[in-house]
Amino acid sequence: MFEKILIANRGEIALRVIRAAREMGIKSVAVHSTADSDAMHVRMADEAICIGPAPGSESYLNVASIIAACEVTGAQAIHPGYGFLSENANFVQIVEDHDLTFIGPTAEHIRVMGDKITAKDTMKALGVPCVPGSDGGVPDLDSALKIGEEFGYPVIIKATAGGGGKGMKVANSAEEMKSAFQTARAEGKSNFGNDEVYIEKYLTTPRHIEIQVFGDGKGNAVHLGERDCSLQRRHQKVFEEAPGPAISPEERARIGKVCADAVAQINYIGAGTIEFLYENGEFYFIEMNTRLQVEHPVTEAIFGVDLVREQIRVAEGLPMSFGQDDLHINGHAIEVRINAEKLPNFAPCPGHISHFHAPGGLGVRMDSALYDGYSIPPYYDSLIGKLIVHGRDRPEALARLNRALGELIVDGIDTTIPLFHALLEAEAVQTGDYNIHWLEHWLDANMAEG
Ligand code: MV4
Repeated sequence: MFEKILIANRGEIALRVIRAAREMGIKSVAVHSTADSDAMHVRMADEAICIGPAPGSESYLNVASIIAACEVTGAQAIHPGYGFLSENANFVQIVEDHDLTFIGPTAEHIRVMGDKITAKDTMKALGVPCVPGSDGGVPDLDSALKIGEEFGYPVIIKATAGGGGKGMKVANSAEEMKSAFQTARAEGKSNFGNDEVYIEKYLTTPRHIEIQVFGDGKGNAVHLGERDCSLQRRHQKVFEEAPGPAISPEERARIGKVCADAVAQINYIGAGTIEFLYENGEFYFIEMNTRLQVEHPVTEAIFGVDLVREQIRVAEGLPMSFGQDDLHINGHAIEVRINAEKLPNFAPCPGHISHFHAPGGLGVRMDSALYDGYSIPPYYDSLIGKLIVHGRDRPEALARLNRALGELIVDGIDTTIPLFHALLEAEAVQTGDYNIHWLEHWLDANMAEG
């Protein structure tokens, strides 16, 4: 059993892990940059150690410092949270080489899923339905044009190393292929040092549906249903919910089993998310994330589980504390991401918090590292809190979200809170009838500057 674990992260996710560890009787070590000496995770952990200067590249991504912090404090395992080193296969290898435990998947699973072509090949072979398209990489423009003819336009060219929408270009016709193909390649090369691309049929109005999976590394795995994360702006999720308003119990059971069986076959360990586009009643695999995700609390709410506790258990070699037959959905949950950003342009807006008040009451969870008098440093991402509400059904969750947003006070900076008050008024949010493009169109229509 672990006596002490180190959390290689900051903000609300560091608190999330400290809390799970404490409930398990495990001591926690926070690491922090010089800009985060006064951060909540430093205060809440049992111990804290400074690992470098303010920029993430010199602190939360500083592998040598993080390994040294384990040696100095006697931490036996590292929880990476999300972002930073959470999907860095080389880091996992180094952790293991130092006889430490990475609380997450193996380096090999991270590597396979980090390359989208190998991820797709792997998932296809495991029986997961994928978007029709090229069989692996597309080496040149001539091959790309043949794929365009074969599958019909529009198609999308994707960098195999891509992420965050970078290295992704749509071609609506053969005429557009040349520039789309070259741009996707160039963006792959410049952003990720890899110019390999693949091509898929472009789905015009899908939802983003992701299946939560969890494995014990010994061939046992479960699914915990889906989250609908279609409400995104520039590839940043804004509002997530579970269960998905468009997914029937039968569809959930079917795709969930496909996903659980797939990860069981590869002895996957820990939390994973299999992302799909969902259109006209069909699921199409796009990517797998080998980490705990920001929006995991909506799944925790409806299934009544603690995913971080389970991550720690399986990393210790223990079995999961539930099987598929123990998992039943109770009600509906919604998460909204509170960012330190100024509307209408979502400009980052760090600064001093003169007053913070978290909402409470039945079915309300606020995951945030804010406190009265805290100054948000400008070096990291703008997520300052997640408000998660849980109700017996979707209308109750929406009403509870409205109520909880009304209680939430974040004074001193601009935040995305007003966006959610406005979004709750929108018909498509009330009915759940939206797709991946709905939010951007709504923002254009409702948040135009001036
Ligand atoms: C697609 C697609 C349509 N068709 N693939 C965007 C990020 C990357 N993870 C995958 N993405 C997409 N892949 C095919 N074949 C549309 C998107 C997409 C998208 C996906 C999920 C959520 C928001 C999105 C916004 C724009 C485009």
